[in-house]
Amino acid sequence: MNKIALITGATAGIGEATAVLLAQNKYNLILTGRRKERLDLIKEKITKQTSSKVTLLQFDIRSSKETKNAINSLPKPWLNIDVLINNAGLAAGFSTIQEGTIDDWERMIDTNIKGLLYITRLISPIMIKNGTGHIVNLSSIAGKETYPLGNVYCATKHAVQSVTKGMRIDLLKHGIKVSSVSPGAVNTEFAVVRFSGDTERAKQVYEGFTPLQAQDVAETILFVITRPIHVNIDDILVMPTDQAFSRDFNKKP
Ligand code: 8X3
Repeated sequence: MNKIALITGATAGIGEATAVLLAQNKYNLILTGRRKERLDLIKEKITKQTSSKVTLLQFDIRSSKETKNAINSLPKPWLNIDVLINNAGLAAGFSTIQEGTIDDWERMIDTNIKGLLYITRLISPIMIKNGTGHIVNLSSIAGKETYPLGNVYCATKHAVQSVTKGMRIDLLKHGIKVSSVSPGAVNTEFAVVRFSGDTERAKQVYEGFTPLQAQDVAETILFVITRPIHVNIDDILVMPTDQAFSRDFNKKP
């Protein structure tokens, strides 16, 4: 029987690439996100290409109520989630703490930390009951280092690292795997969102070097979730060859 993976933030970037790759590897998918038309398109793409079954849940993970209602709306067989991929997340803004925008901070904290907690709170008891499961949290190099103007974004990813360790301890005796995947620079909508739609500025982030693609991270996630039963990848840091730590890039002029 195909395993079921739930991927949050599946409407673009790493989430979308992971959805396609997992479908190609015989996972049935629950895809979540806010953008209904994007979810529909991805479902269409996957069902054309593969025989995987796809269920969509459109909601805003920043709302605990919406998250609960969405999970409760799943037909019973879909509740047996084998893999939860906590991918939904974003960076909003790039400024000093004294000039930061509070709305940006709230969006990041509410999505990257609180949203991850809301859905994990709902899915982890099901995994415990089933005696099997794997939770994969998308962290970042920003969860390991703090870089200039990254203050709150880096704090949210540090929180992801920390809560991943906490989950690992809590779920240890239940045999539930917990991992984090921490990428460096990935060429997705990430920078466009961070710079509020300023595509020129976003383009500059990835200029002069070869960043990761969403597919590279999707392949890393697939590796993490397909290890033998006795192997847990606690954390994996995946960087572009042209990037060392958060601030050193091998940029060509
Ligand atoms: C995304 C990568 O380098 O902007 O999390 O922190 S970075």
